[in-house]
Amino acid sequence: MDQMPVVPAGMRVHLVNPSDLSFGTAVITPRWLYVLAAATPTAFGDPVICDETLEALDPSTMAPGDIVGIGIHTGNALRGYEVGKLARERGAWVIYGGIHATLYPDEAIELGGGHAVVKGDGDVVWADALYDCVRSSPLAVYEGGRIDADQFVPARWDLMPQNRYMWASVQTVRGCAKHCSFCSVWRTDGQKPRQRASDVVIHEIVELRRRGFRFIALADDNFYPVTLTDLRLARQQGNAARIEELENTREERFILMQRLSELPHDMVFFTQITMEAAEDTEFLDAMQRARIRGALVGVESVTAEGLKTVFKDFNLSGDNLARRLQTFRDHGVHVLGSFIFGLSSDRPDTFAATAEMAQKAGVTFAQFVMMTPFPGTVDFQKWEQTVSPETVDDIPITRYWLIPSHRRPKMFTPHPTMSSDEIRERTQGVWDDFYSLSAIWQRSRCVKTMKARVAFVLISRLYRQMYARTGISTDSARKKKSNWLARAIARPCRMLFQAEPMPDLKLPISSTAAPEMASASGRS
Ligand code: B12
Ligand code: SF4
Repeated sequence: MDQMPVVPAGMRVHLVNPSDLSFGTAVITPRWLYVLAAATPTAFGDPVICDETLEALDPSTMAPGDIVGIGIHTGNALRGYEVGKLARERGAWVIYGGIHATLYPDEAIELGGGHAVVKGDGDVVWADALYDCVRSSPLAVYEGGRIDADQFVPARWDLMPQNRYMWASVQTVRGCAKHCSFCSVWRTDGQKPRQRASDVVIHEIVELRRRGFRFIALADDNFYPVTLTDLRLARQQGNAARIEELENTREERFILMQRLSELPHDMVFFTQITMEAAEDTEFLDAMQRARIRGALVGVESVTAEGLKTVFKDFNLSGDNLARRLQTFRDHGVHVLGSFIFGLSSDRPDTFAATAEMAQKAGVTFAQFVMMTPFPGTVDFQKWEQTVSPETVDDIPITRYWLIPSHRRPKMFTPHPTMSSDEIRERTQGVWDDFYSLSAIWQRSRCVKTMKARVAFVLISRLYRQMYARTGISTDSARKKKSNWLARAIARPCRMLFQAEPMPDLKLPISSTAAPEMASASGRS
């Protein structure tokens, strides 16, 4: 193995999470910043972390010879490229990573001033890229690949700024076995769930609670990686190896949930899960005991045709859908329903039907997103092949993220019967109705005290305002007001989430006694 070069004194590593808008306060920690900080060898010292959703980058902090790591998804790629060019002008080494750079490494190098791109998981390969910069010979591309769960690096929460985030984020599983047409996760992160051992997850969560975080987002693609149907099918096929694998994965979920239930009782968790979990009430009850109080459920469409278009026919529609979503709530798990508008099967009455379903199914929060072809998805691939070679300011719309946001079209996939404006206006209408003060106040009955109801109203409004800025509205006055409101609500909201630090909190005793866990949970 090559000798590691000596890191020059004064050479610093910067990690930048790009954003055009900075609110001073943010909802969820961008986990990659703290994971890459932990993956940075100690010889480089502590990285300088800049999350632009809090504050814009001060370029003067970057000196010649420093190394600047920039993480981009499609939505913030353009700002990321600006940051990269600034860093390069200042003589720094520029390395990109994240989902968008993984899919478009050449773009990050050509348009973002990148010296190198890390594709896939950065946990292991980041150190190689850093040492190569010290040698002044970084490779153009590092293949981070899909590492095993036991190689995931726990985050460096000691580097997180104080009193800035409402929720911290801890990942428990990566990858998803499904294959929805609008989602890139199964293609980039793989269909085999990579599940972290409960010990490492609990260690991170305990550290966060010691620091005063009681709300934790489980940054998982799908918290329910093994369904009862998967098990049934494997048993029918008599596939012993598969049965064992599925049962172990499922058992580990229960162990994790049991351990979460042993943490301080003021802790609250939130995750993302498929609707199929509703058929598994044993799982839902374990979630309730673990205080996983909320879950984002991708409902996508309320019609069977809509579900078929997005390859999600494992979801239900109609009354069965309402019952499934209600089951979550009956078992103490609040649903953030995620709906997509603009599918080819949507018609003008789909909007009202969706709003009605959200109401009927008793979802606590909802998001209504317009169909966007994200790179790496089946939908994008089809769209890229069929769309006419339209450009905006000489930029093909198949690279829409490079078009400045005020010039960017709001919808890309032509609809057979509705115009983009009609879809946008109707979508906006559903948001406005669902988040009207009277509707929020009614939903706030799901919490008990008056203080909690007020908190519920504030959080609902914040959620709505933050989404309004993501581009549904083209009306700039409305956007301005929305940003102002989001900023005003964000601070009091954060105070509501804050807890007294518990510096002496011990790991739950059973965290060191894994084999006993299943029996302790009373499960067979
Ligand atoms: C949790 C999550 C959320 C949370 C929290 C977001 C947050 N503040 O962290 C919530 C629910 C709020 C959310 C919202 C959205 N999300 Co989201 N989210 C995720 C999810 C499930 C996990 C992200 C995570 O924290 N992972 C853990 C960290 C450690 O992994 P990582 O970020 O991938 O970083 C690793 C590597 O990528 C790499 N890396 C990353 N950055 C860098 C930088 C450098 C320099 C290097 C070397 C390496 C490197 O190394 C890291 C460690 O291995 C991902 C799916 C996924 N599997 O990535 C989707 C995902 C990122 N989200 C996605 C989308 C589309 C959205 C929304 C637009 C959804 C919507 N319709 O509104 C919004 C946009 C929010 C925003 N403006 O940022 C897409 C992005 C697709 C794309 N091409 O950009 C993803 C990939 C899911 C999908 N369906 O395809 N999201
Ligand atoms: S949308 Fe959800 S269920 Fe579908 S592939 Fe992506 S992560 Fe899996």
